[in-house]
Amino acid sequence: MEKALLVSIQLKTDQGHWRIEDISSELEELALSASVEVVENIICICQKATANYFIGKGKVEEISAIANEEGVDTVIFSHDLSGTQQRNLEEAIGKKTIDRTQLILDIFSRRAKSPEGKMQVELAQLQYLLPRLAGKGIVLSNLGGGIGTRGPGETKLEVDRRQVRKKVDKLKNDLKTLRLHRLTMHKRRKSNNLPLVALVGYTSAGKSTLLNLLTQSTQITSEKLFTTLDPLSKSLQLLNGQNIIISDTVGFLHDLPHHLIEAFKATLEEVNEADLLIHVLDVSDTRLYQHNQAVLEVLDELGAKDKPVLVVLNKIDIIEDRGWLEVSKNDFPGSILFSAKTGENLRVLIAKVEESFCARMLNLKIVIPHQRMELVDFFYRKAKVNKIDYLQKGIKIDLSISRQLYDQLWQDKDIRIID
Ligand SMILES: Nc1nc2c(ncn2[C@@H]2O[C@H](COP(=O)(O)OP(=O)(O)OP(=O)(O)O)[C@@H](O)[C@H]2O)c(=O)[nH]1
Ligand SMILES: [Mg+2]
Repeated sequence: MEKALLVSIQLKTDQGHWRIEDISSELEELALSASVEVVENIICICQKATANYFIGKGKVEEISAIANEEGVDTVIFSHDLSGTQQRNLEEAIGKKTIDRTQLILDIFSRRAKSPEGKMQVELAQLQYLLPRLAGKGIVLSNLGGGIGTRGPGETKLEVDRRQVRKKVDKLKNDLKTLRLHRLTMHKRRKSNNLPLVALVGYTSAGKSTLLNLLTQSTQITSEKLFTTLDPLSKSLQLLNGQNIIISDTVGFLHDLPHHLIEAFKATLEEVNEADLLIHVLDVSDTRLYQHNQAVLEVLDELGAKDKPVLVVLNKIDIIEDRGWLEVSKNDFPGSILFSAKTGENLRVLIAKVEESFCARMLNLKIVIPHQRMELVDFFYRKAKVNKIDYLQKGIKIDLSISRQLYDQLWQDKDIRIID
């Protein structure tokens, strides 16, 4: 197992609301998710970043001494380094040195399974590398392989600048083709008129566990970060008979590398297409509010911040302090205290989802001729049938339907709207 020394930095100039303890604990979780053994986590508070080493020369010497004494393979910085800073640090410390973005990209490259996922990760990795390649392009690290140097599927990343450019163009093109294919699938689904719910949230909040609970799926879940990279959509029938599609999506993180969001935009289209977002928050995490903020920022970047959102405060089974739960619930109006593990409040969650669609449904009374019986079945599948009367003059149905379905149906001459 690769041994790593972590360097968690807080700059006095940082505007963020992340405390140094939170920065360092998250860096540790990321390192563990990349299957690295963390030897030590050094805290470093600096006035501002320096051009040569990011941190002060004295601190570099201290890090070098510890790294060599402990026999670590890699030093991981919590902030992004420029190509120069990275090279200088490697030289001064004598160990492979990577930054948080490379660590995250490494985790993604391990997890990517689908061809699209692999392409997206590789594109993000190469775009990260490009401005950092000096001259014709140097090897990523002069000091061996391991984290920060591999592409998806354990292949070595390209390092020649010209090759990298060519590969970037090719990946962009291939992804565009896949995106078109995905858009046609979306269109087909839209014409099917089923409402789409997307599960969003910080990585490890419990999105996949919730999807499994709701749809009896077997999506992989784990305490490691970024377990899910590929979106998975499942259909689900609510208690009122309404069918919906529910999608699991890739988890978010604060300061998510920009290239990664860009590369994953196609995958995250589920979020933009959704009629409702279920925002899963881990209420047992002390960084709850920071996680919420980070998710809102990513949603904003995706252009999805104005979507209707239902906040689910997950993992209440591990919280003993009911007072804390009440405070959190009050801080997130309309939220639900929930456990995807025990299923506590599952009915409340489903009722809220139903309610959210009902509020945007139209109530209609219609009459259809007896020979259009198939419409009854259709309404049971696609809408909410409140009452049905088989009369001599036809079948009278009292139903709630979505706006889209209404737009599609009013042209059917056999359907007579009576109220
Ligand atoms: N105690 C408890 N653990 C939970 C609950 N929900 C999820 N977990 C655990 O939290 C960890 C993360 O859950 P996932 O469902 O993989 O989280 P995710 O949001 O899909 O994470 P990513 O795919 O990484 O974005 C797993 O170890 C789950 O078993 C819960 O309600 N209670
Ligand atoms: Mg997941």
